[in-house]
Amino acid sequence: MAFELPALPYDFGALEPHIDARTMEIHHDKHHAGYVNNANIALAGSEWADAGPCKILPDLASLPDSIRTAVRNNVGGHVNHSLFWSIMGPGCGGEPTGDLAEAITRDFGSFDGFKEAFAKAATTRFGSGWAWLGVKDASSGSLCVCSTPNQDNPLMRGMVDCECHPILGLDVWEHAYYLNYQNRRPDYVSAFWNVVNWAAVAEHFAKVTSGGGHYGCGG
Ligand code: MN3
Repeated sequence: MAFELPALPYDFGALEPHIDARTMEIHHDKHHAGYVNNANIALAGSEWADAGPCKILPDLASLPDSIRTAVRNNVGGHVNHSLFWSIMGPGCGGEPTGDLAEAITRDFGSFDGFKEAFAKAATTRFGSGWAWLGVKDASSGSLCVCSTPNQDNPLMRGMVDCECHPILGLDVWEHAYYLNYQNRRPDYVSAFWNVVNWAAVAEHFAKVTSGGGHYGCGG
């Protein structure tokens, strides 16, 4: 079953003024579509074609050398962007509540402490990559903040120094912000807090801590 580009769950302009409509349109319709297309090309005809991303990402080392890098970059890109769209929305921002808020306070001292750690991960990632909030241990619900280069995902076991179950990701590739923010990545990171859909992040958190697996993996 080939991967498909998921519809954006809101209009291109829904995140303005924080993320502009033109950036969202190019990002979803061109960049994400490209990852989906290239993932399907790489996997076509292989025994991994029907495996699904949640089988493929943790087991990249088992893929044939001939397709491993293309799969890493493009299945990674597909999964990363699908999560990214899901954790933003219009009229969002604010602070998390409930179990997720308690876990953030426990593991980062405060919500501000978390934001500071996340912004540091996002702004100090050299070149292209992602910043993540993830569940380090599903049974305890312990959280971590980290970053990956390129389209690497924290589910890529043995390939990244940031292994966890990601529940919130921020794309810090220049294509995610350059039209509006040019070189000012810290301004983009600050603006991101205004569009985070904490209810969606809390759903992803609950899915992991209840043993339901990672967002996008069914179950
Ligand atoms: Mn991107």
